[in-house]
Amino acid sequence: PAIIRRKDYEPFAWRVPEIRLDFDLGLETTRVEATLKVTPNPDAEAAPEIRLDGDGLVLESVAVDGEQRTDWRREGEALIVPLSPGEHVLNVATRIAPSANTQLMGLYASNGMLCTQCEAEGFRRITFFPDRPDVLSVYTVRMEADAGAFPVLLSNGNPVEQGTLEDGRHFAEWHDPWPKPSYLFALVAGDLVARTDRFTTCGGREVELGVWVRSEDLPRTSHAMESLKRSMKWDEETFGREYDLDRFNIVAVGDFNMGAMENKGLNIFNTKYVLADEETATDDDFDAVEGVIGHEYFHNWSGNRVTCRDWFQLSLKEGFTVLRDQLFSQDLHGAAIKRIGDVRVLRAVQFPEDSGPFAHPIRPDSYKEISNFYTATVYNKGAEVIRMMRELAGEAAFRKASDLYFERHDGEAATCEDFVRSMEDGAGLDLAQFRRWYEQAGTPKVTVEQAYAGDAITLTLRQSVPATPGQPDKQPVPIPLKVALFDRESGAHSGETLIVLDKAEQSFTFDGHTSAPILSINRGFTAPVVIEREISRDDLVFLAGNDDDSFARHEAMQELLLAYLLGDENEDAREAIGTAAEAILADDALDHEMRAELLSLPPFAYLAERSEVYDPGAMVVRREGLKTWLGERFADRFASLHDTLEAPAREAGPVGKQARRMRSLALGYVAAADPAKGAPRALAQYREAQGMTERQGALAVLAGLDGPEREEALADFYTRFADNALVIDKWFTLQATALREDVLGEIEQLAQHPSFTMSNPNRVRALYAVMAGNPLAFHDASGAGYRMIADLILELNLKNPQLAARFVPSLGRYRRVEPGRAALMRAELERIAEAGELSRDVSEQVSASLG
Ligand code: B3K
Ligand code: ZN
Repeated sequence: PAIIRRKDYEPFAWRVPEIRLDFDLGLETTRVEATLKVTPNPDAEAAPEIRLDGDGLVLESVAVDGEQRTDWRREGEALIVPLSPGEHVLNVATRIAPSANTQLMGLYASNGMLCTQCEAEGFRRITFFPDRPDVLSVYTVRMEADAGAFPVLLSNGNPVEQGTLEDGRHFAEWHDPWPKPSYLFALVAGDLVARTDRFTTCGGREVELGVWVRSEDLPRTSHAMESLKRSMKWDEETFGREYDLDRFNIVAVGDFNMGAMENKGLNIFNTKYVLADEETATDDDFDAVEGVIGHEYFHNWSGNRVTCRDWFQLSLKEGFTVLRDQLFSQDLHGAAIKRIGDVRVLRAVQFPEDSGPFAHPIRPDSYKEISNFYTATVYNKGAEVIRMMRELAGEAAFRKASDLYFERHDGEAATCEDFVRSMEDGAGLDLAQFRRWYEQAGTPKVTVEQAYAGDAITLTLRQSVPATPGQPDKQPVPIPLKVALFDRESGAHSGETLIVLDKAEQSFTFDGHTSAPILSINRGFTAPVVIEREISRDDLVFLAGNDDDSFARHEAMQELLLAYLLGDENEDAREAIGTAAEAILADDALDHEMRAELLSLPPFAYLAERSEVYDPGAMVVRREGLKTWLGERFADRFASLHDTLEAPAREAGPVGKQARRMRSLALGYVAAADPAKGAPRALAQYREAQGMTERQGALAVLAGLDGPEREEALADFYTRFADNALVIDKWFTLQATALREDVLGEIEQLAQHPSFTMSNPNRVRALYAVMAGNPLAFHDASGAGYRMIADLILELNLKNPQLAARFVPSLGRYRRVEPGRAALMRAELERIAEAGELSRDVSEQVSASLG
């Protein structure tokens, strides 16, 4: 496939200020008539023809200015129509087959309803169009369909008209006054019901809100609606962004390739991020729903009102919007836990990407298939990069700069460079060197040396950005690090300082310390880097027990854990963990959620990432061994926490959530120390559970054990929730996560289960994405786990290329695994590479992985 390069950008020769779409909707066949008003683009070179993208369309007719035309031609999937200079009206009629659309891109069927997904290049699967984000049009959409099968007809913008037609048919027309690129187009037709509400904006606009679902799901929509209203309010208060239409609709769809989509005024969501009630959703699920609703809503400005010039600028909207949703959640529920969780995801997902064969800058330079670049790098590292600018500017100046950005670029298709310039002009920053964060891939590493002399401590910091594919040489980047120096006697520090390391090596001296202080660095995780510091075990124990920055405190504990888990087996290192855990368990000032965070072991993926080359089997043994040791050492404490913590209903607020978190963690430690005690305890928690958090927490422990308790709970869970797809996903996930000897064989069985299907992305991920993250299953020494994932990729390759490609990176990490397994992993990648017709998505990932 062809390589698309950022430097080759050229504006499109034509503008399409208006488009009208007439849909004759049906599951098997849908007819689409597109009417485009086109005018020459004064900013581009004139062209004698217009080139319209297409993908899998049946062309019926082409007319220009009312005259049928036959002088068009096809170039691959594209349609090229000769056009004389000046303004024209172009008419193109096509047919598509939604039911046959297994890629879930374009217009497709899900549970008898019709819905769309257009980002990035799905609109061309609906009609011929310049399907690129810098062509902005005002859309008018008329849908006609059978009134019985599709009583609800929705599109972007505001409703204009609706009515009944002959033969049991009806129609609806919608108009979106805001010019938008084709990727933001959406349509939904189906038998849906809505939870409705209203929101009055700060400017006095009355907005009708709707959350549309299948009728049986209506009772699980109130959290989504409340989350939406909170998002609207927060964006007004925090970023000064007001909603701009009379309607805002959210539709939940069971078959969806990702989380959700920010189509203008008509967000389409994976059911997973809409439906939640206490019985079926965990506390984390509730937070995820709120976070994703916020994220998609915030796109209305960061993405829709200001969109992207080309797909290389994806982080312009995604990085910024992830930051906005993170800040939203921090403001609502507290910054500490949220920051720890966000960094955990960054390290477990983005760091491995940044050190692997698919490493790319947050603003990539080239791609073959843009769908492959909806990555943790573009999203999460993108958010970290903007967060650093916010840190450098300060909150108030950052807000001024963000206001300037929206004001300057409203209605435009902008670039990352535009964003950085607004940050410079609005916040008074010089970001010349900072721009390297957009250019260079790889996670910078910072080493810290300390020297104490007189009353001064000197920190010598060195940075290096590792080589990544296509980028052998790197330049230093500015790295803002918030530091504090703790006095050994008083156990306190005298304030935080933000230092900026912008050279390869630099020293910072702080005086006035009568004894060598204890360094707390990268507090709040101000920079997305790996820090390697010289620090004694005792000082880490001190910070893990006392640092007043929650992130840094957590980090100190993680460093103690990493030192033991990644080093040689060392009694003293483990003892230090015990001492720190003792202090954490005894600290009454901590809430139970923070306590649980501090006592959680680093995820396997991060342990793997921090090792040069690792043996997955040995690493599991070490990690599980530490869990058992901690469970034994604090057996009474964990048992009593499990006995005494009360977890009231969700409506009682954060205290219940905190208790539930600690309670299930304690249960895990009890079971790790003594499965015979853990199993009945877990079964009791399962049976008495008031909601899904407690129930899933118990089942997660049971799933890893043997015996009748496990069987009883798993069977009960399945029957109890048999008619709820999202909960059955959990049932698959819980079993696929278990660290059991024969988990791979069990996963093979689950793949044969009548409830398993390859047609539903949530179900596929619930089993296989989880399997790919389970070291005992994926890294089974026989290689059968690798074969399973390769078979899956081949099966989904053409059916759903986007979903298929997501599984390649797990095999692509073979360079980090011990040589025996690495050879097996590589062999599976080669088998895929040689398998015949590969989708662009899979082929790009596989060739990058093979290097
Ligand atoms: N913008 C969409 C992602 C689209 C992915 C297309 N492959 C959701 C989001 O980031 O909000
Ligand atoms: Zn997004």
